[in-house]
Amino acid sequence: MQITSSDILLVIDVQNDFCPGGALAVPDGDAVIPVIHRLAPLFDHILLTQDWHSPHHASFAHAHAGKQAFETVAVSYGEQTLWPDHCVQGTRGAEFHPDLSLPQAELVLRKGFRPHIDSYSAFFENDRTTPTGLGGYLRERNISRVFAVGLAFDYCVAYSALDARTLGFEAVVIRDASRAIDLNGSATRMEAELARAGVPVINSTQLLD
Ligand code: VGL
Ligand code: ZN
Repeated sequence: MQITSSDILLVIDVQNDFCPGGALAVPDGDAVIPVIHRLAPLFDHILLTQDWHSPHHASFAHAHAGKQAFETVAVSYGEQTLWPDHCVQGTRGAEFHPDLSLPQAELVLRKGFRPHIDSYSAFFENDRTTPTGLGGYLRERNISRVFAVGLAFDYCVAYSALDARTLGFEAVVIRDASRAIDLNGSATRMEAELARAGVPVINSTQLLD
């Protein structure tokens, strides 16, 4: 697989709260960082996303009386998983992991900042219809293929790759540059959805060798 100037590396949510010790720690989450650092020099374009929630965000369990984290609730746009408070705007947990060093990144896209709607994908909020603007940004800059890495494989990474396909971009997920939360089989389920959508899940060695 040859990387060209119409490819972009989409680095999803490599933030303290998704790394060991964080509020919604993804097992081994910080292990993605060295892999991302090895991949970065291959790309002319890099974009970072940052989960960026208001303090009483509707995706937080504490905002729903009687509900615990990792339960689900019915909301206007369907079913929403409830999470521990994480990536609250302006907090240390919302900062990028201190080891992540990608000063060449062209854009930091914040998402999940609207109090009443969650946003896993970098392209659409969880109603799957409200755009973040990223599709237009990439199109205007002649990007045609997105390589998704970061946290978490089975939520923000997979949804971003699936929505990229929906918008007509090619999308690839780099498995070893990502780690999963794996809630109730979500990792296996998302692998199947990616396959169905025509999103290859590759290993970084396929690009680096
Ligand atoms: C994420 C759950 C809640 C993610 C963000 O980055 O995958 N997952 N917020
Ligand atoms: Zn979140």
